[in-house]
Parts: sequence; structure tokens; C-alpha cells
Amino acid sequence: MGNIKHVTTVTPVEEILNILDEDAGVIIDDFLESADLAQIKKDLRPFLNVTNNGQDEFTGFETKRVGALLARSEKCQNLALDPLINELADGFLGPHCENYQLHFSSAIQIGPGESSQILHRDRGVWGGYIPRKIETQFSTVWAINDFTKENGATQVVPGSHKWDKNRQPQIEEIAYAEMKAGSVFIYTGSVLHGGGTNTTEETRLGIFLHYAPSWLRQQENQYLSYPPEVAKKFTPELRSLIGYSKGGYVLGFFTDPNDKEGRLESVSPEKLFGDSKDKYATLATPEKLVKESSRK
Ligand SMILES: O=C(O)CCC(=O)C(=O)O
Ligand SMILES: [Fe+2]
Repeated sequence: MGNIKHVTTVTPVEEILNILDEDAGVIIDDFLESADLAQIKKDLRPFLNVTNNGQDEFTGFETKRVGALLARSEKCQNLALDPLINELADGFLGPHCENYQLHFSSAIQIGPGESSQILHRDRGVWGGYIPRKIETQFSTVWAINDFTKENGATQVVPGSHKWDKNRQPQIEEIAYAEMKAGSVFIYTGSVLHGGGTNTTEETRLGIFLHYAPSWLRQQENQYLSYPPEVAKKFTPELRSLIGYSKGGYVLGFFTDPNDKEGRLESVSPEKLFGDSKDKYATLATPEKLVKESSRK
């Protein structure tokens, strides 16, 4: 069976990033306290209870998915903003972008009797796979209960982010993200993976929070999941992470169509919330931008 390396919350960031480069998957053990897990379950239970199973093989006929997690669980906000995770996301995505953003949030509950999800590469959302130099997705899967091979632990093929497109894994190359509740599995956009088969009587619950460079379309539309009236209750840091910020000097600016005073004309979305912070306003000028781009 393929093998996923395990590290701890005190393993140096560089070491974890090196494992990700090599294997495209790693587990950080014992991250969350049991009180956090109980609270997350409590927060999400009402939504999971009323959500239907998936409608096709990919989403799983015995699998429930609940999104907009930041609006539904304060603990999930903490997960999205966790300093170690963000240090890793920054180390991983940072070389390819000025800013990264939250790309996707989903509680995925695999129920009894679910069969394996097809192995896939998440980066398929941006078009087919060809081995590329830039990895554009940093994904976290927080185990809310124990993940076991029997209850549907995520299958992953370590190292498959470097494979030719048509190479298929042998059974023994497939690993399972088996981990204790409170641990987090990190994987990246080009690695083959998929939900596992659940042969038990229990459900498997994971919180999926994915990050991507701010120059890419987000999988879960963050502006509709958290429209301004929801986002105004978030901290500026969280709003910025979901995309109410600029991703570069002129990337993602905002104009208020009702503004008759020129107050919110071509500004950073942060201004919508009365926060005038815009690091690009001082860091970049049109002249500098032209100079920078002509250098490339
Ligand atoms: O549930 C899982 O373990 C994996 C789900 C997944 O990879 C997906 O839906 O893209
Ligand atoms: Fe996936």
C-alpha cells in the first residue's frame, strides 16, 4: 500500500513543504482538541441533517456536502485562518502569486454503503491535467472523526502529481489518509485522490478547506456564499482571505455602481467595509507596474 508521511504541529515548515513537493500529501497529527471537534459537529449537524446525498457518482450517492462553512461555523473560520496552515499555504503557493485566497469550503460526510469516488486531480476544475510546473492548489482535509480505510478515508496516490497524464496507479500505490480525529491531511492540486469506500455503519466527516492563488477563479463562489451582508460580520483578515481584497495592484478592484460621489470608484473591496487598508495603493504606481511588466 502507498504510504503517507505523518508529521506533527512542531515539525519545521520547510520539512513539511519538502514532503509536499515529493509526495503531494502529508498528515499533521493531533491538531485539534476534542472540544473543537464537538463544536464543529454541533455547528454543522443541522445543515448536514437537511442536506441531500450527491446526485451522481462523483459527488456520491451516499455522500453529503455542505458549503459556506465560514458562515456556518466560527470554528471553521479558525481552521481557515490557522497560522501554521497559512504559513504552509504561503510557502507552497507564495512563489506563484502575490496573494492566495480561499478556494473552496465543504464538509464532506461519507455515509455507510458509499463506494469509492473515482480517482481524480482537483486541478481539473481549471482544465485538464498536464504535468505543469506550477501547483495551484493547497488543500486541507480536517478529520472530524477518525478516518479509517474502512469508513472512507481519502484515497491518495503519493507522487502521482509528477506522473504522465495516462499513467494509472497499481492497487499497491494507493494510500489511505488514515488519521485520528483532529488531524489534518494536506494534499495538492495535481495528486490523484478520491473519497474512499465506506463499509462501516458510521459516517466519515471531513472539513475540506482549499487555497489557491488569487489570480484563479475560486471553485466555491465566495462572493455569493458570503455576500457583503454576511462578510461584514467577519474579521478583516477572514474577508481578505475569501477575496474581499486585491490580489495585485489592479487585480480585483471594485466599483460601487450606485456611488455618485466617486467614493468607491476603482478601489480595493476592503473599502466596502470601511477598511481602507490596501497595500498596493502605496506599494505600486502605474509607472512601477509598467516597469515591472516590461522586465518579464
Ligand atoms: O471525500 C473525500 O475524501 C475526497 C473528496 C474529493 O476529493 C472531492 O470531492 O473532490
Ligand atoms: Fe477531490
